[in-house]
Amino acid sequence: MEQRLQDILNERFGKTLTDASDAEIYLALMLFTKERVEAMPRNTGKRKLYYVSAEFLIGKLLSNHLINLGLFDEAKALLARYGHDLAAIEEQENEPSLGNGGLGRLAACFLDSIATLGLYGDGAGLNYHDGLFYQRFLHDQQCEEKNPWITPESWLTDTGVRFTVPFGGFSLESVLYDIRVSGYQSGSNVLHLFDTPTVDESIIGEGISFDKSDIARNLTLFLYPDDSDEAGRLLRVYQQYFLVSSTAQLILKETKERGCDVRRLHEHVAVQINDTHPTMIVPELVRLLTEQEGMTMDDAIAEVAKTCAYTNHTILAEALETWPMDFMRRAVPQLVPIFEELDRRAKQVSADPRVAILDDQDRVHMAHIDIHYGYSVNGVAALHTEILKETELHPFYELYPEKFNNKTNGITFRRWLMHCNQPLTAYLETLIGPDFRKDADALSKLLAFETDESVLRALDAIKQQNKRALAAFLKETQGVTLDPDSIFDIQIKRLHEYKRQQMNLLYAVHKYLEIKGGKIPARPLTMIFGAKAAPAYTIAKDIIHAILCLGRVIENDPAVRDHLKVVMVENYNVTKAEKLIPACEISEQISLASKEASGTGNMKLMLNGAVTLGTRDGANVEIAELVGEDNIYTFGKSSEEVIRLYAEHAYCAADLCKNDAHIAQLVDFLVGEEMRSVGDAAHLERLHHEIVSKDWFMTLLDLAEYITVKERMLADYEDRMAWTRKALVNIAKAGFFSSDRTIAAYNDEIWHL
Ligand code: 26Q
Repeated sequence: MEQRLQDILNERFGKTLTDASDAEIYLALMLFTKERVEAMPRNTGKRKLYYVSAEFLIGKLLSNHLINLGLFDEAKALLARYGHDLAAIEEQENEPSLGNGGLGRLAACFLDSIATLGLYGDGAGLNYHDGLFYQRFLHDQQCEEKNPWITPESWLTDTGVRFTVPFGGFSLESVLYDIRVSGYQSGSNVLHLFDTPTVDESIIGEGISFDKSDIARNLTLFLYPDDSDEAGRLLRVYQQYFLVSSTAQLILKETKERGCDVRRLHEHVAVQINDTHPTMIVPELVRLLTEQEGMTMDDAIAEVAKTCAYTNHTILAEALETWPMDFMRRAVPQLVPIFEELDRRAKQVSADPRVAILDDQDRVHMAHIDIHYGYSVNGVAALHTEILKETELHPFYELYPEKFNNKTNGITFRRWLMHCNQPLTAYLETLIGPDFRKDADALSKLLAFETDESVLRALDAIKQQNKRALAAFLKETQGVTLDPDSIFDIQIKRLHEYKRQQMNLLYAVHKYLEIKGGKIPARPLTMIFGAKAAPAYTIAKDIIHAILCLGRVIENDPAVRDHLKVVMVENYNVTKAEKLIPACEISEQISLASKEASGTGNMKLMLNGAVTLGTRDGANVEIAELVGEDNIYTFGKSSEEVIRLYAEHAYCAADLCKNDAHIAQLVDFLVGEEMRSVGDAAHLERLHHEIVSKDWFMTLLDLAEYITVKERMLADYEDRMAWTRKALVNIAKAGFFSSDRTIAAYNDEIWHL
């Protein structure tokens, strides 16, 4: 390694490891690592998986590859010998922001596990030049800025492969870039990212504004442009078709190159459709097989239906994609007869309008295509899959019970333990040996130390060390001072009303008022938030504003600020998650029961020794089963109860305010004097009005119990040994949530690679 790095530095910059800058060393290390990853054996097999997704939130790749190659420690030691810090070199890498949140990060964890298990499977996505926006706080409000991440030399490699993607009235060239995916001590696969050569970053105006109608120049500029207006939604259809047409062409090309008969596609290929965003791959494959491969419509549809499988990630009605046929006629007229044919056949299978592909308003229901013309439909946590079967997709479950299955999500322990929490990883190895690095279930050996006080003290010391590291990071990046002796209570995830950051905010108000009233807590509390709001999601942005304002109110108040702190991390992303998660003590997983399909942050936080404060929603249910009720704090109405409240229109936020003076006091604080003195009255009033008059996600329903349980949790924290024992059990039981387990199940039960 040393010689090769010296050679690259010399060739490129005429420098050596002694005098090169961090940026130069990063480039040399990146090029070296890329060479090594390219030399890894490629996974192969009879049937090949294509994991098709509009998002791959891969995070920085340098250390990920070094760990997988087994070169991380060597690189770290080598750099140290020359007076450099690998962590500082890692800072030089831009984070590719090719995802919004959970769904995109899951796709990245899955690629890691697919490669690690030696499975033959590639990812296919889009190469958004500016990805998801960069979030900046200005006047305590979220502002969106462009977020370019591609540098002249990067992990991307131009493959030279080109396709033509036809749209109504014009066509675009599709350029294929590859990023290698390394497995941990294993083979490698590829993430294919398609791009348009005509894309033009100079059309970006103020913030992230751009001409949404200029498809050739904007197609791969941003991830999911604002879908609040028609032009934005239409662009989304263009993006989706560009992704799937390119992917379908790649699949047929590669299948032929492997010497296989594309007329028997399902024997050679499995396509996993990550939510409905790539659904048009179904009609596109049918189109290519009939028009270019000479198959009959019957045969093509039958073949595609044995090739494609679909994962559902949401039960929020507003996130289920339906597109007007008018969009399709404009953007992808060649698919229109296929949509109509698929609809005609589906209506022969069932006349129930709830399972139709085209509805009476001439809209296409994307999920319905996947379910009729896919061989597997899976939810992402046990509760989620049950809700799909019993309510949301019930008519489909009656039609095709054999297609439905659950695959509880998972996370890669390489990134979310071994890389992000090196002190904990090293200590675990001294206790239980190295097996857990390859076999996550081996973490359960830790249970043998449950009552060993010296182990508990050491775990506590590691948490303390990680808290100090986070404090130093936030000092440097945001100028805020955290008290490492306070309790670190963290909620990090996209901003959405159903995730109920506003409920956590109301808890902060409660604590503030208690302290003002003279009730000083036994120990200071630090509440940390990290969240981006969709640019057009007004109430989500108002919640961010309210959190930032409350933080300021507290900071300005000498009677409170030593006991309570509310901090919002700017531009929360994968890199920041890697710093926040090891430092967390209380993991906030407080979505309205039935609304969070799974959650994966909950898994990352437990793995790093945080204790969950959560509702019985998504994978929290499975976490609770694994750790037992002594090691998790649950509260709130059950999913059944919530589903009943919706069905009967029986929830009324105004009544809750009227009947509970404390709740009313907390909510009204949002528009009180203190908040108005620092914030924007109109925005605060809009949020207040939303909560008292609508509160669609029932914040006030669970607020009282949330406060009670959180208070109990803070009191329990004071028994340091008992608390750390809970942390230990959480770490020990986290093995189930390895994405290696999830992917092994996808392969055994769906892909059969
Ligand atoms: C749909 C239509 C128009 C514009 C945008 C969208 C859109 C974009 C992104 C709809 C959904 C998403 C992302 C969904 C997502 O991240 N879901 C999360 O998936 C995780 C992985 O399965 C789960 O753990 C989370 O519970 C789920 O919220």
